[in-house]
Amino acid sequence: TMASASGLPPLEQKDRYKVGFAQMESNNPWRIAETKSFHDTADSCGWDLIATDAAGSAAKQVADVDSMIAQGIDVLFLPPREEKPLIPAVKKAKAAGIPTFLVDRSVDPNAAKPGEDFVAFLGSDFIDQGRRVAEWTIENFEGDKGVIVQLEGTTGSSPANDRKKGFDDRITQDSRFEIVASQSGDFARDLGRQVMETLLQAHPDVNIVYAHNDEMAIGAIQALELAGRKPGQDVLVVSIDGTRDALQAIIDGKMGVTVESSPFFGPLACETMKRYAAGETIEPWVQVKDRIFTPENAAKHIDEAY
Ligand code: GYE
Repeated sequence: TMASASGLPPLEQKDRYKVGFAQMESNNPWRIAETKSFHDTADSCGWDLIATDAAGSAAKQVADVDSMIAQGIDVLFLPPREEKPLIPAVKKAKAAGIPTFLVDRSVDPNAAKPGEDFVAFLGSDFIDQGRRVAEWTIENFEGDKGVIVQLEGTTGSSPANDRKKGFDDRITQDSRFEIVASQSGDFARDLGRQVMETLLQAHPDVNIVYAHNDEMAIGAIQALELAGRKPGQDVLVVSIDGTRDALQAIIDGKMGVTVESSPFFGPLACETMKRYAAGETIEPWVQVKDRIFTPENAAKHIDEAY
């Protein structure tokens, strides 16, 4: 095989590919839906799929990529759990001649680049997601003074960094709002609940919770209810993803909004890989367009949710 002009490893056009999908964890509906989307796509895309689960450990995710390289995969799809620890894995795959597509999360742009170290990033605009949650909150919060607790995603992950930036930049332009606490709940329901319990004691006057994903929002709702608060009435809960539980919470009046972040990457991964194999130059960021779920449309979308 020839090296392509970009220095990226080329990909042959053939009927079947040995494909690696190195999932980071499977402790929430979003991750499970994403892994299922890769399995559901495998047959029609000609993939012999090797899917691993790093169980929430970046070190294990690096080891999983190593073992896929050793097994001779043709192409790698990788959602890097955090921005920095997976960079050596991305570079190792390239050195082994394996084109890599980052899916749903990215790496530190100063350390590894699309079109150079990996082919492209497939995913959402997380800054824009955070900004849209802030916009909706500014338009829909009815009180005089918004006291905000923020539950951040996994520390050092691209969606946590960017969803914080997009939200903070927009909400601080309106003097009605103040962020009194911002702490990681690791994108997990149970940790979201625990962190919310603690923050509620330090900030009993909180009336807005912004969670970086729906799982933590649901955990926060549980903590609020346990403390005798009324989510949806005395506390506005806003978040990102579009899971079934979040849409149900919106329908039940306990949550205000969730900006979509789709986990259904299988078809997009297939299409992008085939374009690459056909010799197309892939844009550095294959962007996913997200919808927004509110009390006006949640019931319409719940049947397609995961
Ligand atoms: O929002 C979250 C998941 O990386 C976009 O990771 C993804 C995020 C998603 O654990 O629920």
